[in-house]
Amino acid sequence: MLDKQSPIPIYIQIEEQLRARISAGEFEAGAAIPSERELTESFGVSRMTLRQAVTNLVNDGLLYREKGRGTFVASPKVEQPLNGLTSFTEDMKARGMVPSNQLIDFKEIDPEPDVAGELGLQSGEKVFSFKRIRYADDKPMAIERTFLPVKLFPGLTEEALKGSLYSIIEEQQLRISHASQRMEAALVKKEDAELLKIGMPSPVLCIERLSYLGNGSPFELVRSIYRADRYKFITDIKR
Ligand code: 16G
Repeated sequence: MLDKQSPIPIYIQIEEQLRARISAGEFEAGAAIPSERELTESFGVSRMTLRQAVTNLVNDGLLYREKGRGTFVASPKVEQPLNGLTSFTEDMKARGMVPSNQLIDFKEIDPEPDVAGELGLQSGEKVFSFKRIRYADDKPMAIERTFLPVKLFPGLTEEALKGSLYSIIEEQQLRISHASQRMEAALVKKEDAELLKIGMPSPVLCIERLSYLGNGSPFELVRSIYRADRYKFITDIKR
């Protein structure tokens, strides 16, 4: 199975074989891979070599380890196009997943100057600020901190935010038009790791979206933290 004469290091050969077995569906998402002992025996390699291969697959997000339990096959990442202005609810439903939210911290506040500036608010104009943990099939995917100008959504309630924000907006006959986004990588903060149910340290993708209505007014500023092990972002580009 392994080619000891090959210039390709053994741990990479093992990594490639495990990768092929995972993508061929030999192990289902959530299923344990064979134990370290079984794998070292079947490949005829040392523990160190095997661990190097497995660690690479863990770092690539194909496998995850649980302390004291073993190593498991991760669910395939959600492939999220970055070209369309869609909502979390629409994105998850389009993939046959069931979206849900946990609303954590709903309040009406005087925004910080950076938030007021991005939303083009005058001094004294308030915002609704809330945090939502967004789930797909009951698994946490992202945390969003949203700021909405109160003057655009005067009657907004906590109850309404159990569903889709974009549906609420469109039900008010407002037209969502375009947005600009910034994305950067970070290591998750401790409090967010607990909400996202990921270990420390874990990478996350932070996106800030500023979205506009058809009349050109900014209507939301959203700072999101996405699990890097659950998302792959995709864009089509032309020359
Ligand atoms: C997405 C948007 C977020 C928007 C939300 C509405 C990004 C980075 N963020 O998560 O800006 O507020 O969808 O979702 O894509 P909802 O209609 O399901 O509440």
